[in-house]
Amino acid sequence: MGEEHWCPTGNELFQLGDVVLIRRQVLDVLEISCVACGGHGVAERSWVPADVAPVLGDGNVDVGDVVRLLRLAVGLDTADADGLVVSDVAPTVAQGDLSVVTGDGRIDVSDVVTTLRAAVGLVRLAWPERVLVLRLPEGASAMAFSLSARRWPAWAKLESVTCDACAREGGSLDVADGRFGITGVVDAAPWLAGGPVATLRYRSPQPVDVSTLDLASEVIGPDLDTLPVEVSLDAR
Ligand SMILES: [Ca+2]
Ligand SMILES: [Ca+2]
Repeated sequence: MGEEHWCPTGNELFQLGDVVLIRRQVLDVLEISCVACGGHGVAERSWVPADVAPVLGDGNVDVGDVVRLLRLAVGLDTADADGLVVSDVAPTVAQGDLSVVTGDGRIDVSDVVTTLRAAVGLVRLAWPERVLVLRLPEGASAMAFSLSARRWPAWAKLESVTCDACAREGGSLDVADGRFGITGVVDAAPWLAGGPVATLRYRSPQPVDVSTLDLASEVIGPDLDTLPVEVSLDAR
């Protein structure tokens, strides 16, 4: 067991969540370190839908992606398994101003047409929105909680956390390379826990497997003591 590394980003507010992090540093369970800030210089795949050119993508969908999609559709080019996931953008379902990618396991002319429409700005492609719910055990008298995932997959883009049980501005989401941390300060503390406290939303081509996330959590009681309970994370 080594110290956990933490990359501070800040939100220009001093909240109880900051106190929780300071306390964890005092107890030597947390170390502020650039290790957690990511940026190791390794080229990673872009997981933007239809961004297949160059091979790992460049974050944009343009005519180069249309050409490569066409070559994939007719068998002139091949892609690895991840490339096929990014290529399979049709069919889509309209949600507001987004065209949500559902895919059908095949790369054909409909994927090329959808990519062309995205390249000229006629549609905005997005992966389906997925939801995870944070729960605290029944009966825990909680004041604050934190949850971190040390192996969040690159293909799942975290969007927001809504902490329904938190005091105003009491929830925060910090996302870094391959990990995230959630800190929440519950309303009307100490708050008798039981059931969902927060909702995490992300977009991805497939649901994440929670058992692979390498989760760590801490629940703080009324005396700023660590309670022997854990935050759970479940698909809704
Ligand atoms: Ca591209
Ligand atoms: Ca398709």
